[in-house]
Amino acid sequence: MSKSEREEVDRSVDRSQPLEKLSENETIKVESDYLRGTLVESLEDRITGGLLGNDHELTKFHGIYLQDDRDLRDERRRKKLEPAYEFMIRVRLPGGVCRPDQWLKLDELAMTRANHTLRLTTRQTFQFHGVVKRNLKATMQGIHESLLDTIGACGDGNRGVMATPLPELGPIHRQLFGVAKQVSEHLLPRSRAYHEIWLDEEPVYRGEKQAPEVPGEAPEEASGKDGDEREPLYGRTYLPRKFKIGFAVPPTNDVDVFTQDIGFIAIADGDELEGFNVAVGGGMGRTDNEPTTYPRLANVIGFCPRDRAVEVAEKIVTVQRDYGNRVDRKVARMKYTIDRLGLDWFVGELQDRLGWELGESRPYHFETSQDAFGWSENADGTRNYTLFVENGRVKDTDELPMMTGLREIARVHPGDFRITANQNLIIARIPDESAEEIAGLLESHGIVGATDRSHLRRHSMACVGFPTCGLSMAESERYFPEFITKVEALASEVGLEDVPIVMRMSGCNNGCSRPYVAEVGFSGRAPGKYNVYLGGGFHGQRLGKPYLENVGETTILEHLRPMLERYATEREDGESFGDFTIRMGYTTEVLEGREFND
Ligand code: SRM
Ligand code: SF4
Repeated sequence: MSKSEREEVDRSVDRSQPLEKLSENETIKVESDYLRGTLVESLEDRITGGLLGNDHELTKFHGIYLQDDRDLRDERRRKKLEPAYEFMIRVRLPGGVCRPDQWLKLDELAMTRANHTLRLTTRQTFQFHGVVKRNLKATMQGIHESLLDTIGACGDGNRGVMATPLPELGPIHRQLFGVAKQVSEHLLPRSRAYHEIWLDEEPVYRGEKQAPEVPGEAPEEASGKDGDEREPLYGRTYLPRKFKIGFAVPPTNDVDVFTQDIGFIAIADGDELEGFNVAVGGGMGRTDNEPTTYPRLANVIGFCPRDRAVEVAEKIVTVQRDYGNRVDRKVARMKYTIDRLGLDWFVGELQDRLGWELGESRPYHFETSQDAFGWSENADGTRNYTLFVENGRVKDTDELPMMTGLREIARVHPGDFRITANQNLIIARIPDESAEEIAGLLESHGIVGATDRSHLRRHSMACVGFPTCGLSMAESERYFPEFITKVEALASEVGLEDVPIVMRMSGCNNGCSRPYVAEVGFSGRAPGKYNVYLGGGFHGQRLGKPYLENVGETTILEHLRPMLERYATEREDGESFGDFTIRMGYTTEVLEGREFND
């Protein structure tokens, strides 16, 4: 598309939406004094266990969500008590890598300040659940002591940057991880609010309320009077919506690179990371009964050399900053910006901002989106153990004291830990001299046994859902293991002893477990009721399609049984379940997001 054609499209976009039309969140951001709001007052307030005014929106930018224990909600209401408020804290952990001393500190915080569990997320980080207000600041300071932070882990900005964590990749991983970290740092908010509120840093400048910024305008150069308070990239209104970036190394698409706002696909020559194919416009979130919303897979738009990835990420972010919808948050993600303005327009605008053109995309090939469990070896002779953490919840139970086991391991492990995008964990780079001791600890704490589960279970993933998630419509993490047990039984009845099918459950339409790219996906509609999606690609290359709506377990299993029976006898060599369901006509192939609801 030529520049003048692009300008034509550009003019057709209303970039000066009047303030009264903008979503409430835009005003909240503008009036927040760069993410401060009344958070200091909220934390001091003893009357509520929650927060004052709109502070719950601002804490997200600091990596914190206000939640309440939904198991207690009705009872508290009946007793005319306020909800049982508590907080979720999400750590910023680019690429999911942390050191054993950091693991130990986070473990200590979980045991003393949170609900005695660590939650490994689908974006390779830790979440604390059940932190009450009086423990909030101490937990944040504890995270800081471990040299980690939670800045921008949530909110309308760039979120946790994902990267294939495989230690076996050696030099490629080192280079990839370096770029992922740089991108994460580069796209952080610059406001010092986080440091002032949580770390007691002296305020640099408490600014006056500024006039609302018109979306579409370049952010102001300096907004604080002394020039220290700046958001040179984001401006006062940050992004229209959350923004996500992931780096994948073919043939492993563990980070589901096509579900990211920006997906970087590594192109390597031997041990040298040359650069990336750049994909834009992925996203899972959708809203039930709103056909204008849909999941979408990212489009590969070209190649960029490794040392220009940060620049490319920044410029893509600025296009979304300036053109994303700030009126309706339901259609504010970059995937909708691209579909509204056109991919050609988007690429042209990006290249204009870059001042150079992306190269032609290079050949690549994905085979799996899954983790390889158990022991593996690295070129330098160190070893890794990938363990299965069912739905990412690290905790102690009588049968499986995983929290204790990993603590013991962290005390003796000289390598590092890596969280995978499938909510699992890699104990990485174990030197020879520690291997026996760590293997013993894995065995004695039942972790080896817990990892040695069916393919079906190890390919499953569920989001958090009840009782902490405020948006959950149906059980997810607490129910999915039981559901998988039933599918395992069904599969073995029909002669599919150990079949790798990617099944994912989310407790609502938001799709935090990326169910819309699963071979069989579920999203919660009401307690015990789910939508079912069918036909996603085995390695995240294709969206599924709605198959059943608002149905319970019995109906779901009734539908799955004949499909599994036929899959057992009629599948072609190497045919994945998703491909099979399309070939047999159970569902049709979705070629692009806009077809999802057809
Ligand atoms: Fe998510 C909102 C949990 C990955 C799409 N997500 C939420 C909240 C914060 C609920 C809320 O807004 O009040 C959930 C907190 C639950 C809790 O109690 O912990 C929540 N999301 C999660 C996690 C913890 C699920 C998990 O089981 O691991 C994941 C944390 C990731 C991280 O470390 O940053 C998580 N969320 C995702 C993903 C997957 C991904 O990013 O790869 C998606 C789909 C991809 C995407 O963004 O399109 C996702 N979460 C959403 C959405 C829908 C966004 C949209 O475009 O419509 C929401 C709701 C929203 O933003 O309005 C949401
Ligand atoms: Fe909550 Fe829905 Fe995300 Fe599950 S998918 S964690 S229920 S927002």
